[in-house]
Amino acid sequence: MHYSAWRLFKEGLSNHQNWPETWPDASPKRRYDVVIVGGGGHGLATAYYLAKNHGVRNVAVLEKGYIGGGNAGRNTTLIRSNYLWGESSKLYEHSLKLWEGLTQDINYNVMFSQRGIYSLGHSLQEMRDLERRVNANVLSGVDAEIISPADLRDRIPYLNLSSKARYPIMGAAYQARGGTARHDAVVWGFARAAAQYGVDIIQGCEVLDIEREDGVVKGVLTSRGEIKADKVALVVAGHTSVMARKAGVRLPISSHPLQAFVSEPMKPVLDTVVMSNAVHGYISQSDKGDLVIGAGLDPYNGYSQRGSPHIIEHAAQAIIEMFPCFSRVRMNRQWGGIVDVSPDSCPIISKTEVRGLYVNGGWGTGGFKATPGSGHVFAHTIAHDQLHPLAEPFSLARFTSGHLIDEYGAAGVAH
Ligand code: FAD
Ligand code: PYC
Repeated sequence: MHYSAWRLFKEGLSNHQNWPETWPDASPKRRYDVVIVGGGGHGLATAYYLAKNHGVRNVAVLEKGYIGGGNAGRNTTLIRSNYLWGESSKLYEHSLKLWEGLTQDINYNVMFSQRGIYSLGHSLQEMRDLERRVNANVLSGVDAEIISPADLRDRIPYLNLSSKARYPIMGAAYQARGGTARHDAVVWGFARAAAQYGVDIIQGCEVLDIEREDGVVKGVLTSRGEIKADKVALVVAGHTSVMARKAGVRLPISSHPLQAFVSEPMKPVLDTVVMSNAVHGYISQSDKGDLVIGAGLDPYNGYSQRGSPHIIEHAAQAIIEMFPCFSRVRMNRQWGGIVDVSPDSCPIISKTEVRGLYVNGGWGTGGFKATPGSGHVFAHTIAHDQLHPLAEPFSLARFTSGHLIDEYGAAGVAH
């Protein structure tokens, strides 16, 4: 649509009246080929790739609140693929490659910025673990390198490299292709692109139950009535185990709050991302200037989108230890999301014992980076009723076979 400067000005003052909808606000139909429960990034990406790559277009995404009101709009947007084991680094690298072309693919600027990510090491053992991961990454074709303290001093001038720090910095693992994206733009972009293929995006529609007959899924009962479906896909992040239980499927997932906060906007001062598991905090600066700071996982289980004050206080201490010059910056907002953590800190992408019921969850503290890759392989899995090869190691079968893929060390957030 063409906008004149005058029209832009007038509509900017119109309190959103007459603004064209980015995607139509659909009402539920009685029946779909595929119902996706959860309108976060992963659910919307799944719908988009189902429609685009597999021609499955009679699809609804059901969201109980608003698009992006869950973790998709609450995360700190770090994107990287430097996981330890080949199974995971291949999956996350697949996703990173999709990020690299996403803005063009969905024709929506997701503000993907490959500003690099440093994971700091504060002890000899931590440096050995980082070196091991870097070596594994290089063998899997993922860009990774070790950076010395002297190079860190040049690259991140405000980082506290004093040997007198409580946890002195001994080096870092670095992924240059890692970075950030604008989380809201990701959900809006996927929603619009999916809707353009005919997918119904239905907000304010809570799934209350999953209907089954003789072990086969038949549809869902929602706050807006019954909807029949041949296939139902659960992509509900913090509520994965709760939702699966409604279909009699028990998942090894626990839900925890994870918190973050942002400062007042400032002039550019940090042009990369710095993470430290030892001190439990990580930081980047958004394009509008806020410092974006994340904490370690709240240890208790919970379903409220906030967390305990001592965790956030601890993260603030960690950031000030790494960047003493930020000690007088004022903080603007704090929030929490509910993340679903699996026993090996890896996702579950799987068929279930109920025919036609699929589950995608357990991304824990690290699923934003996987948004396009997860949607891509999950759409394949649903369309073919067969796991995508990259998803195979992540099926529920691993919890009975014992083939766990331990990624706690690469999780990026202290657990
Ligand atoms: P969500 O956006 O949570 O989508 C699930 C949706 O399901 C929600 O919108 C919810 O309302 C809906 N839903 C739930 N129940 C129902 C129901 N019954 N009926 C209908 N709808 C329902 N990951 C990274 O890779 N990098 C990061 O830097 C990062 N930082 C994070 C920081 C914080 C503070 C948090 C909380 C998470 C962070 N994550 C990060 C993790 C990442 O946000 C999640 O793993 C990922 O967003 C989960 O996928 P999603 O976007 O689809 O989830
Ligand atoms: O997975 O890289 C990550 C991450 C950083 C902050 C939260 N998750």
